[in-house]
Amino acid sequence: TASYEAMWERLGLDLDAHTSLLEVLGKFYGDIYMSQQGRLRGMEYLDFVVSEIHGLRIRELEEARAQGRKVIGTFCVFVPEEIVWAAGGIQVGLCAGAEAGTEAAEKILPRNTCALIKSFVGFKLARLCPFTESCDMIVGETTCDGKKKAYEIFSDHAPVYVMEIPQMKGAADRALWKAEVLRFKEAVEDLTGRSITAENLSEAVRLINRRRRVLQRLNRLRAAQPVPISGRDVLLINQVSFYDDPDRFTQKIGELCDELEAKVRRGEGVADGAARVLLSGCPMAIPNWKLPYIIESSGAVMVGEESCIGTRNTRDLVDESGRTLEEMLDAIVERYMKIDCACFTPNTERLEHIVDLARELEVKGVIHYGLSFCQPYAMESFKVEKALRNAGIPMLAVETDYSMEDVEQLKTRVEAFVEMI
Ligand code: BJ8
Repeated sequence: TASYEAMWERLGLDLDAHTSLLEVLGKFYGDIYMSQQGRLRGMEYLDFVVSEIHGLRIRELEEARAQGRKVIGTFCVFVPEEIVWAAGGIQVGLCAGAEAGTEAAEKILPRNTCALIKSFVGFKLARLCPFTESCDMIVGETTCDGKKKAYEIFSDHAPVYVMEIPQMKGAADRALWKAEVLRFKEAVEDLTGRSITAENLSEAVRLINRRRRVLQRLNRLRAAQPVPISGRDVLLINQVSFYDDPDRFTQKIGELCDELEAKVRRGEGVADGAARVLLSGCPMAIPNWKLPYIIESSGAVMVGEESCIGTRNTRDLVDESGRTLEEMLDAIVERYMKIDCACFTPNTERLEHIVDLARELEVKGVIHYGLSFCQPYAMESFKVEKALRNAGIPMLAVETDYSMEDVEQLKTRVEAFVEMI
């Protein structure tokens, strides 16, 4: 890390606090990830990426910025990535999955705010995240009220641009969304100084589709019986997909899938006798591994993640058949309108997707994860439970945050659920 210190200092990080954060993260990763038996060789790439979490990729961003490229940070899968890459920008999903910085965040936000929001504000105020500090623009959105209002406060500290996300899915909402995609395109063109053309947009659509396809392949393979890879390994791959270079990531995960395919052919599993479960709900940003670890050390194995850091972000591709810029932008508008976030009303597609996914994956039960104080997902969990009950699939609703205080209590509840299913 010594070689990175000068870079972290240039980015204005609080070096002492940052060192402690990396130490905690390293220990947490060791306990949760390195302790697993029979992992794929391909996971070494992920271990490397995590060991370099604030190192190598940040250096790449620094080099890219030195050549005039712009870095755009996001907190929501609604931000159309294709536009950023087409304009020569680099998009990074900002993590917001750790508790560090909460104290600072609570000075400017109500305490009863979800942990994800406190985390991104806290990381900024406590100067802990080199990704946040590398951003030339940070894109917020009007999804839940918490995020929407937090961006107003956050914009005093960072270069925030807010996209308006519709709340329903009628014709007027689609028109609003299209206008917002076009407004974003202009903002990105202004920032990067590069026009978006049919040519560069087509390339970007293919680039991001390739990454989605490799994750779809991973999701198909991991669903095999016996289960060939732990759910937390797959979650980690999804988490890393948000900030790694898309080409490199696609190639590395493609290699990992080749290895996984061979393992499936040999009929080798990692979780003998464990109950197959689907995790559903709020996004789990890196390094939020608490609940997955509890689940997978309680006699269950996750075979799917119905969340934005999971199938919601990879299920739908952008149609590649468009030839003109207008057609391509329309295809982008359509693809993103399919996102079934709990911020929409009504949101029946999500209920259908969960039931279909649970059946397809042949799970014994679903664990619904909501962050404390997240109203959209907490409210919707009642409807999810009902839809699953009608399909004969049991569900456990868990509400938690990033602190470790409730680990024992959660473990007891998860174990009782796993025993019952
Ligand atoms: S498309 S899920 S990434 S908004 S957990 S901050 S909802 S109070 S994250 Fe999300 Fe986009 Fe939707 Fe996906 Fe608010 Fe809830 Fe907190 Fe949340």
